[in-house]
Amino acid sequence: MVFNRNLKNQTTQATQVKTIRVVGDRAAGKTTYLTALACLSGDDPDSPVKRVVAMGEETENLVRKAKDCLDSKQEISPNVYGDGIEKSYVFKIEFKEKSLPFSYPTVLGIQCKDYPGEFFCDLKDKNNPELLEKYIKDCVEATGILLLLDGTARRDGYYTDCIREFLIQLDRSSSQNAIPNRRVAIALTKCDREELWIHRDSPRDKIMARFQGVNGQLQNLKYIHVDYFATSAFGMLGNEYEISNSTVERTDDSGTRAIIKESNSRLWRPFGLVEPIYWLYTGKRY
Ligand SMILES: Nc1nc2c(ncn2[C@@H]2O[C@H](COP(=O)(O)OP(=O)(O)O)[C@@H](O)[C@H]2O)c(=O)[nH]1
Ligand SMILES: [Mg+2]
Repeated sequence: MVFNRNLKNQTTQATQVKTIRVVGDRAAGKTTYLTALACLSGDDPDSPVKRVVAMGEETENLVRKAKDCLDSKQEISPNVYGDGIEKSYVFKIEFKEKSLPFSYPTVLGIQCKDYPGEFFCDLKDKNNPELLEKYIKDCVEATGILLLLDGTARRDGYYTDCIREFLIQLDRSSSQNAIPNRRVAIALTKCDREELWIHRDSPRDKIMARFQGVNGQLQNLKYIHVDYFATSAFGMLGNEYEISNSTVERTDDSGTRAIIKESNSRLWRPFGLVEPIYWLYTGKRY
C-alpha cells in the first residue's frame, strides 16, 4: 500500500504505508505516544528525525485535541471500548539527510490504530470474546504491533499473562504466508520517571526481568519476532542535571498518571518514539 490519492499532495506516491497497531493496558500511554510522535520536533541535533507529519483529517483531529489537553495541563480522555478499529491515524516520518546508514529507508509512512486498553485486559480475563476476536484479527492483518507497557505499573504477573496470551494468539492466527516478517515491538513507556530512566539503555533486560514468564514463551513463537525499546512521550528537561518533564498526579499498582510540565516544542524532548516504529517498518534499528 502507498499513500492514497487524498494524501498524494503531501508526500511522494512511492512511500509505502505500513500498518501498525498500538496496543497496551489502559493508561499505558498509547494516545500520548501518538501525540508526542506527531509533535516531534526536528530541532534535536542528536536525532536523525527531520520531521513527522500527521496526515489526513482524522490524524490532525487526534493530534489537535490531545495537544490542547497537554497544553492546558490535562490528561487525554480514554478511548471508548469497541472503538479504535475503524479509526486510523497516518504519519509520515522523514529523516535528515545522511543521518542513517546507506540503504536505510529515510521516509516512512505508517498507519496506526490506537486500541482501547480493555482489549489488553480481555486477553487474560477472556471477557468479550467477540470483540477480542475482532481485535486479534485486526492485529493479524497489521505489519507490526507496538505493545506499550507502563514500566511504573506493579502488575508484573498480570501483564506477563496478558503479553503471553497476546503473543500466543497472534502467532496462532498468523501463518507463514500471511505476513512473513511480523514484528512485535515491546516498549516501556514513561521512561522519564526515575525508576525507569536508569534502565533506558537496557530495556530488554528490564522487560525480561519483570516479565519472566514471557521469556520462555518467546522461544516457541514461529511467526513473529520481538524486540525491546524504552520510550518517553514527555522526555527530560535540562542538560547537565536532567529531570523528568512530568508532574505525577497519581501512582499506584496500575501505573503512573502524570501531566506534562513543558509542552513547548523548544523544551519538550520526548525520546525513543521513532526507534520502535523504524524497527517495525524495516526490521533494522538505528
Ligand atoms: N511521566 C509520563 N507520563 C505519561 C507519559 N505518557 C503518558 N503519560 C501519562 O499516562 C497516563 C495515560 O496516558 P494515555 O496516553 O491517556 O494512555 P492510554 O490510555 O494508553 O491512551 C496519563 O496520565 C498521561 O499523562 C510519559 O511519557 N511520561
Ligand atoms: Mg488512549
